[in-house]
Amino acid sequence: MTSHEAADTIAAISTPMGEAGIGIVRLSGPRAFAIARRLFRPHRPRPAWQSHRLYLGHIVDPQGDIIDEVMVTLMRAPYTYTREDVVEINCHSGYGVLRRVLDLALAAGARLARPGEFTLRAYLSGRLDLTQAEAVLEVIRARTETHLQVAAAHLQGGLGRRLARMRQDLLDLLARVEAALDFPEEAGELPPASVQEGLDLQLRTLNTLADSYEAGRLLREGLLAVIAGRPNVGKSSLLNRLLNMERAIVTEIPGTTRDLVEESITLGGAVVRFSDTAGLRPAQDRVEELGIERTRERLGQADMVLYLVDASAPLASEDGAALAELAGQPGLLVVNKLDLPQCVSDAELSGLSAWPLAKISAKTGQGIEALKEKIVAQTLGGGLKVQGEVVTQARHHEHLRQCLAYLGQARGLLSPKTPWELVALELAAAIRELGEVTGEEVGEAILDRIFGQFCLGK
Ligand SMILES: Nc1nc2c(ncn2[C@@H]2O[C@H](COP(=O)(O)OP(=O)(O)O)[C@@H](O)[C@H]2O)c(=O)[nH]1
Ligand SMILES: [Mg+2]
Repeated sequence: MTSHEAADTIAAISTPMGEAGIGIVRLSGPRAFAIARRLFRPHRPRPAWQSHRLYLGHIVDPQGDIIDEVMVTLMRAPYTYTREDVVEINCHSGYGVLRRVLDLALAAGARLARPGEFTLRAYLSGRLDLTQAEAVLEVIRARTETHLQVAAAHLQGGLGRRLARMRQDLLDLLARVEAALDFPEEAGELPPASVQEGLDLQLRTLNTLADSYEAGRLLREGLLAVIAGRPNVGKSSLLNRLLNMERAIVTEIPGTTRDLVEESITLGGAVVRFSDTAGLRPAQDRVEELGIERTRERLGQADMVLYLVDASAPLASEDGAALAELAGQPGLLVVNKLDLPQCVSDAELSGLSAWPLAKISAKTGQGIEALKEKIVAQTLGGGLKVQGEVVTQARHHEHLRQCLAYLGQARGLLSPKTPWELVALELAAAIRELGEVTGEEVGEAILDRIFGQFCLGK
């Protein structure tokens, strides 16, 4: 971002484009007030234009025609989201209105904001560190209470402060090492054991943080549970039952489902995406063949598999073959159609697979709650528990792992004849990794990638 760009005044529609009570056009930059006052005609003549107050009036075009009745807030720098002058125009929300108000702002000298540019400015002005800026998007996307709680803590800067402190500790350690290098006569004051103590402490904390990503990834991405089995065993019926809606087509004709049908629900604090698949059997035509290919691909990505069998009909050799193939993955053997006379015994089933059994009737709903509990028990160890700082972003996890590797290298170098130059190099590399997370040391390409994921107007 060049200084010229930062001096631009940017504008965007900050609410979803659609029909609703209110839609907001937002401006930020040195000319925000001037532009707003060209478009806005307050009802009360000569208002005081106090910061952070709402003013009622009309948006008018250059011909003086009224576009909408709106409430406008002027927010004076630096007490704003971007730390620049910010204006929010609360219009009625509709495609025509929002588009027209935005166009008028652009015609009056604003530039259309890029995705995430308001938040980028908040970061560049030092109002948010990079973990907080990323947390903005996380708060927006959080779908469960637990995820929102973690994202809100990130937005408050919990993770960023923790990492910044660790980085500072490592910088202090590096300064001591460099002093010993520069003034060898004082090197005796740097006993390897004291450095080792400092490193061990950091390694322990970092390890705990990095491990928290296991729960963090689930919070953020959710789980994929793939429902598989032969045609007509009731896979689509189970999906509908889990979702409480008729999402997938159910018929008595084998091979009805050919494409993946997917939908999410919340279980145990995590979002679980269920994927209903084409039944596994020798394909009867090209479409079914493609469907079965997709099923296999999805099975490869699954966090868990629900393999369904129909207990009212004999098992087939395909069941044994499929279960053997899937044995390496976490899964449940789900026995469906409990409401019909049973012709498959438990002994037969446990001979087929080591997975836990769950017995249900997708038709009557029997056993569905217990099945949900088993899904949670198997994938989330009884529910997603989060405590302390949780790393939720793959980007952060990757840098923490790198940082751990460098610190581990540094620790391995400690000995009565420690090569301090090499220790210094490892420490410097570890510090850089932490700086990439907090944004204290980060390249422009990374910033582009991070803020590029934001919606327009955020
Ligand atoms: N009696 C009974 N019928 C079921 C049950 N689940 C599914 N079915 C029936 O089995 C047939 C195939 O169901 P469907 O969900 O399309 O199976 P899929 O091919 O595995 O997706 C349909 O006629 C369903 O009504 C069940 O629990 N009990
Ligand atoms: Mg189906």
